[in-house]
Amino acid sequence: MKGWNGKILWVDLASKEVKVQEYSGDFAQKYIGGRGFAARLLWDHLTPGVDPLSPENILVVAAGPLTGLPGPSTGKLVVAAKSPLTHGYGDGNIGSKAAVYMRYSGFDAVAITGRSDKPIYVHISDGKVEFYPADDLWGKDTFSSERVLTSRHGKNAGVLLIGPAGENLVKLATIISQEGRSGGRPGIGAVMGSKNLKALVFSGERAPEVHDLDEYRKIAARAYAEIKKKPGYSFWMRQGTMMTIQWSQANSVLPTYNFSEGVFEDSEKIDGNAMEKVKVGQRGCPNCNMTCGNYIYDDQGEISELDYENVAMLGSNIGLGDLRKIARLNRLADMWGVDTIGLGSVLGFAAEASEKKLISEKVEWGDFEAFVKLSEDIVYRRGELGRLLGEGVEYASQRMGAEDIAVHVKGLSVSAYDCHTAPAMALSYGVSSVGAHHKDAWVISWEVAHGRFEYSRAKAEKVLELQKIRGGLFETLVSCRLPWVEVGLELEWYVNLFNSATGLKWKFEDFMVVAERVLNLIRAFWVREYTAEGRRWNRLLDYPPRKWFTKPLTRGPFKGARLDAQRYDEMLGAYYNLIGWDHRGIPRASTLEKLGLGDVRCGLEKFTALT
Ligand code: PTT
Ligand code: SF4
Repeated sequence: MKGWNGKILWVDLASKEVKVQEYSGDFAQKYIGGRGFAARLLWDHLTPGVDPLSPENILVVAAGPLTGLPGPSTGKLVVAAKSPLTHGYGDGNIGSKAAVYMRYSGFDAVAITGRSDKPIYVHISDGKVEFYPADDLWGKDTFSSERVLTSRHGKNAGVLLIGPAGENLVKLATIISQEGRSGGRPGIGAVMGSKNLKALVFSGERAPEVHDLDEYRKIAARAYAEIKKKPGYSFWMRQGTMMTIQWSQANSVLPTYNFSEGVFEDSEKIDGNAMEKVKVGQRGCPNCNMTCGNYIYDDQGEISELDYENVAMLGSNIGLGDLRKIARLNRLADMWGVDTIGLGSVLGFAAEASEKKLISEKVEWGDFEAFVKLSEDIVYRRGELGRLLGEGVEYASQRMGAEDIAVHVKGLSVSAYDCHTAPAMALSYGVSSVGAHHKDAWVISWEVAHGRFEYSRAKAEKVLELQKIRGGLFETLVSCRLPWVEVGLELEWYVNLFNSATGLKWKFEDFMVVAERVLNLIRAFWVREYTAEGRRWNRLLDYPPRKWFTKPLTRGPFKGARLDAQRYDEMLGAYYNLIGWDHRGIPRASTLEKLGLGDVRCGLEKFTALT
């Protein structure tokens, strides 16, 4: 089996026992890696209905056959667990040296179980596992902690770690790496914190064996060159994802005032052009020639790495039109290890709740000092409001009777695209594998060009097509999708890289079958967990936030626009038919059988009748 190490490392933090699971070529080809491995491990080994913050939850860190190989943007990995925020499947994608060194240490995935009685960190190096006390790091921010770990284990080590948010079990906590890479929006950082695990450190020197290294290198070199030749490359290198602020404003989808509007009066102060004027450098993930991490100085003269989602959610969404102040909030979020999208969402929610007098605290739009203070309260669980918001916007809104203004799907805050005018993007959020995340199907640019406001089967088809490529192919390989999304590197390159690494002769369609299998497995996991916890699965869970149906836009070119519930529901039904789910949004028995998931069918039938 070339391309894969063929080994998954199991680490029990309670007993400090470690075990190596060797897996077969059949498993590798059925799930490829990354999200595919994570979903399968969670389905097989997690006790249904467990509390996500209990020792029984499993934290999976998984790479794929392209991860760490010297090809375009392959320095990525997936972190996954049962989510404490949504109680369903949760994952995130991080670009980090840890991705490369996990593969070099001989493993394709690491699964962490149990809870250490004291704070620790784990060093995995060339097949060896060492446990170290982390009392000196506990309570410290991610930047200073990572520097300590790098000084101890050398520059050739990759670190994944949590900050105070994860330690304090804040449900918006993520896992951080390299002072500005973050992943695991559905509270995966809190899962790490619940295990008393401050960090995972990877080092190693053994590159995974590849079928034809010369051929692989030749294809990779041509792919790198191809990326640089693409017409969008030079602009991308100037602005990266920050260029999306201009696009979103021009198309009235920039989240503004807690997703009440799609345009922001101060957008020019915070967009890619504004960033370019004050940019001091850029950096990125390993093996990437698109280095999209543009950084600027924040209002205290410290470096902050900006991305579209961060700036939109901590800027227009909370009425803040000052880039250096946004950069401050962003830097703090990275140091604390808290999701900028989730944070911007709960801050915006609090401002709207305050405006509507649903809470007694005064939180005004654009009030930077108040937002910093409230963010600190969230991360350190101080005060009633801070504690409530740290549980996520769904929980907080239910406790306050403010569900109408909570912008989430299944508990995960919506990422930075307003959907009053974009039903397909709303569908993409509705049926995403982890709750409202654009990562599975960023259909909005296609939708804007192909008739926004329309509801159609073609749109449902497009959502599914993108889910299979983005949430399937890229999350299993595991490789960054941005060369394809942003500069148009053709998908065929990834197929060729995979074939030269593994010696297989796959076609693009073969990846789509795996993608469909993984999407269905993840949906089965959600249904199993919800049912095991005594909740009933139903199609309303696949609805976007209520606000987009009930509160029309009040400004901009599409003033008065809102989503139509009946037509959304019809499009949702079309999506279910396409993917083979029943009227509740549960995979049909025949769908699971067709995808080689007969055992999952039997497992799921213990919880609910399948049609
Ligand atoms: C991702 C989500 C995103 S998506 C952004 S900005 W984006 C936010 N980034 C955060 C951050 O930064 N700090 C922080 N404290 N919280 C943050 N929350 C938000 O998290 C990221 C890039 C980006 S930048 C995107 S789109 C692409 N995402 C990819 C993906 O999901 N899969 C894949 N195969 N390739 C991808 N390439 C791009 O990676 P989550 P990163 Mg992130 C600082 O993980 O949980 O999915 O949330 O990984 O290494 O930071 O790169 O405009
Ligand atoms: Fe990382 Fe950006 Fe490169 Fe993707 S494009 S690998 S997110 S630096």
